[in-house]
Amino acid sequence: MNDPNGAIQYAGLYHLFYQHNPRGAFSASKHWAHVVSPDMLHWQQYPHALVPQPGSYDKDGCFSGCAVVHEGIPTLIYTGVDPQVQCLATSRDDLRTWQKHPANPVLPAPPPGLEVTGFRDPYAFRGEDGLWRILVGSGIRGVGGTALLYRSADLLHWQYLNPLLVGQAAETGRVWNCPSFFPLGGEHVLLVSGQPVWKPFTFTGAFDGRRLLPRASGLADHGGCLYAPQVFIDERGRVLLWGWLWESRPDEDILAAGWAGVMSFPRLLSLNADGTLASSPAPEVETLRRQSTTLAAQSLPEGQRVIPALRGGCLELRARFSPRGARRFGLRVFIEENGNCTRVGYDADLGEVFVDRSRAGISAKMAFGWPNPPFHSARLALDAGEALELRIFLDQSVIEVFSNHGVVLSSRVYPAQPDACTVGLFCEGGAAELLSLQAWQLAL
Ligand code: DQQ
Repeated sequence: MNDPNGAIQYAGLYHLFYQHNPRGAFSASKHWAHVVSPDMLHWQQYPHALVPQPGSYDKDGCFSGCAVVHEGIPTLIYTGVDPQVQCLATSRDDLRTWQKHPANPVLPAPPPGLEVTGFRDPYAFRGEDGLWRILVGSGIRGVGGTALLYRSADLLHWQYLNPLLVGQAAETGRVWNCPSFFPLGGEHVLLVSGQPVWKPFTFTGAFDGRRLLPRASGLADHGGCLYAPQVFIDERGRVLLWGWLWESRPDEDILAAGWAGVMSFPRLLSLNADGTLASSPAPEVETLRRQSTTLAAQSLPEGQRVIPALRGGCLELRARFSPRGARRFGLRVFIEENGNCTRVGYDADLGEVFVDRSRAGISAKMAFGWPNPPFHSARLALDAGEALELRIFLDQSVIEVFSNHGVVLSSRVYPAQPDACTVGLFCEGGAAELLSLQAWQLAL
């Protein structure tokens, strides 16, 4: 699987679609798979919602898109390839089965006169006039990625307005994939995935109805393993995000495993005062907690140690540290018998929270290299007296790290026997203080 698509809550149930190749763990023949859940954790698989139709406008794949309800009719808006065209499918049986619209492709070409580097991944929202707006991920040749803004009353006839925002190719990529655009904290946020930078960029600012005037930019995830996230607003008005966590192992290992790609936990979004996006796990995730382990507050001398009581491949860890005079400190996770582990910590000299996979337990070789370096970090300035907070979720090969101000890093590692792995602490260049540590085994 790859991108999440069509995230929507309908009649109380969460529907998530995603890019899926039923032929195997390689990128080809994109279908829309479909799962349904009451709580975003326990899923029931529905039949494929969209299947490429030989000889037609989506013969080479049903690429990413969104779900809306238009005049009471659940509707998917997606990209048929090749060439890239925008298409509709509707459901008459509560989202169980989908029929492609006879008017497809409803948007058969990019705007005339614009030299674009891509034309895919439609994302719809309502304008202030009540009409639909649709953003299509794109790029302007020689300039950079963009999201093209259209208006439509019926999803069938679309009027091109203008690019919502245009990026610089050297910074955010030549083409923007999978735009999401949503109100948050009194402003608007555009989320795009930039190719070939392979990062989920955010832009926050004022939306004047035609263009976004950004005052801040950032990343939706700093871990280097989350791409093509999609944001939706649920029936309670919560702004939620799912992202595709891609693999960090070589193709031959993926083929041997027989599967590739997982979805992140659902994340609740808010805005920091500086306009950057803050992510926290959706509160539903806490229902997965089982046995708990607590460690008393203690001084952390230089060195490293294992917490023998803390073992498992499926854990939530919640720790608070005071840096004191230490230069680097934090948790070691997925510690194997040979001492290999992944370090999740804070570098007080640099003011960065980091995930270090350079000595990660690895079932085979890791596919390190660009765009998959072993080390990822995010700027995080702690105020005087502010504790470092780390909330870490481990799930076999997945690490999701939530820190202060909603900074998040998602990563993948491949310990040989994750359930046999332990957790530990490390501290370098002085002593830090562990203020609290609580851990839970997680289970569905
Ligand atoms: N993946 C889809 C495209 C999108 C890309 C195809 C992003 O629609 O642009 O699976 O990962």
